[in-house]
Amino acid sequence: MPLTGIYQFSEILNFKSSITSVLVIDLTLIICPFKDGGHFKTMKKLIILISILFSGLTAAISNPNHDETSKFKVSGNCEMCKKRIEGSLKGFNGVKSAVWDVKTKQMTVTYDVHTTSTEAIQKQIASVGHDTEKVKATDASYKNLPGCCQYER
Ligand SMILES: [Cu+2]
Repeated sequence: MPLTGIYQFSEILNFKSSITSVLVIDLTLIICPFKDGGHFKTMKKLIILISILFSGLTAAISNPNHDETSKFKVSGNCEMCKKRIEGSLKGFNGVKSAVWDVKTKQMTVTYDVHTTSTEAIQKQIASVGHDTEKVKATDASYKNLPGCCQYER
């Protein structure tokens, strides 16, 4: 999943910047006692300030999302079902990724908890005819499915 990849990458970035911040602060602490003068003290403060700002910034970049990954069962039979189930969440507000496993019937959804919920997501999936753990599809939408997709209820 590309999104978790980006998240992990930014986490690594953040971790690295924390290390550089600490290193820069340590370096200035070592240099400053030898170089007496206000000029260096100001620079030291500036460098510390910049490194704090920098680590804060990367923290903000790495943690702007409130993404959560939820797994639940969704009834279905085949690749067509997979397309329909995953397709129902394409462009659905707050959903970052949606993958349904044909064999295990397991749905894995990553979504923004501030924008949507697993209930809303399951309602959406049920609206195209597929029962989920929490939400049952209407009989009408179930009967609308092609014959091969009418899973056992
Ligand atoms: Cu199907």
